[in-house]
Amino acid sequence: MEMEQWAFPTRYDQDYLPDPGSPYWFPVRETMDPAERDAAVLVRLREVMDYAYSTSSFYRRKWDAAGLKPADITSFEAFEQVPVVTKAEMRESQATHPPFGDYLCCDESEVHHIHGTSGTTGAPTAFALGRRDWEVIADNQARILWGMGVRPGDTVFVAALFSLYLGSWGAMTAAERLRCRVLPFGAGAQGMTARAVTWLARVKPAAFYATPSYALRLAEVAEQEKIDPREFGLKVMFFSGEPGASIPTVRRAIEDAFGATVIDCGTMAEMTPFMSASATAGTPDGMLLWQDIVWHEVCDPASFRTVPYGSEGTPVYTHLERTSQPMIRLASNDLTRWVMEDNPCGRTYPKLPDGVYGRIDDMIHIRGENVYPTEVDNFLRGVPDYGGEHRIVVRRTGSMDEMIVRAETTLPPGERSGFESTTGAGLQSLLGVRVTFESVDAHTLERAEHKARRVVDEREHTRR
Ligand code: 8LH
Repeated sequence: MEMEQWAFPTRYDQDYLPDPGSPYWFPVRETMDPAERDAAVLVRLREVMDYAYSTSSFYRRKWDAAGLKPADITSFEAFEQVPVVTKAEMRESQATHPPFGDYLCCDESEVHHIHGTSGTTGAPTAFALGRRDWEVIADNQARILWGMGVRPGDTVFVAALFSLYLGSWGAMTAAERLRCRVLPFGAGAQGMTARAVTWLARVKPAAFYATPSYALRLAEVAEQEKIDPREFGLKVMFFSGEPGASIPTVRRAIEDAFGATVIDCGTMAEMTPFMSASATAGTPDGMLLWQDIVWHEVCDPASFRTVPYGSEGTPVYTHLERTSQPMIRLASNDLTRWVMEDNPCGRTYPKLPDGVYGRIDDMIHIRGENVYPTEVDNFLRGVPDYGGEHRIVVRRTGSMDEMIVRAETTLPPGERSGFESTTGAGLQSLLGVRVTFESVDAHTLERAEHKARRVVDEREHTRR
């Protein structure tokens, strides 16, 4: 079967736009028999591996050591034997081959953008994005925005950090390719959230991009400014960067505050086009895995073999089009569950029905139980009189680990005992561990301007 503009190296027709009435950008690719799509992807995986093997000492070394060659990849079972790439390996490669590492597969003169990790923990990693790659990224993400219901001429308000963070730039370039009007507002500077409220009320954009935490922050600031966020008239709000848009109560809070469709998307910055996992206007819940853009596997975190549909595992990602720093089986260290079912939008992609619910490293191991911070978030947002922010503190007292949940409440200090006892008991029965629950005044815990960090694990200091 012919697939639209399917080639490697990839170059999309820059003037292409779908039929205005079509819900799909590429109807064939998006709705084809998944087995036929997979067959095309398998050929592409070999091509990408061939390219990486011949242009990068990193991949050559890695695959030679594993005793495999790109030509061996004649089945997905064979592909699952390809060793995963870890962030530690990339850091190491960049330390020995600065600044981009020996997994840069194109000439340095081809690098068009440099982005990177924030480097708050450890050495930062640089992302080199090739000139053609940037164009292809724009095309792919324009296609995904189309699927979300964004259309040419719509104004897209980007309210995330414009710096090393790739999310904002990726959203911007996608909206430009879609022939939208972009308002690259940014976030993170002093007083900027109140200004965002003013601008949103004035410009009334159709679409909005940020982290979910920041959207909730914005709604609070709008309320303080006596502006109803529904007056912004937003049609679609798409989010990435952290769990939230797929956490039921968080999603509902955003939908209720803004009156817009909430769309979850996002993989990892290294994997840009990071929107390759994304919901659509017709399938707004969870995230579809757009397998012809990036090959997504959900794997057992120990063996890195794929788990059956219906099971939980860790996403492993492979670029199908990048030629600058193609990632081939990048281990995400995140957690999710995947399914294959009929999607209301008609796309034949697998789906993450609960989104990505967290990082393996962020899961709290306490007294033999595993606690996902997102479970606490989901629970608290459903509690009446919750003030909108909380912290989870884990500490060691004597030989026992202790978990303290400190949550804001809108209730006055004299009227909190019922709130404290029911919320504490509810958390305890949900999580299956003893919880010390404390309440604090609303608006006293710091809000995130980017990705929220709500867990304070004091045991890490004890261990050192
Ligand atoms: C998510 C989600 C999501 C990312 N649900 N967790 O925003 C996408 C790119 C630009 C990004 O955030 O990249 P970065 O900074 O490398 O962080 C990647 C991590 O962020 C990823 O491994 C996840 O843990 C998290 N994340 N989007 C849940 N929609």
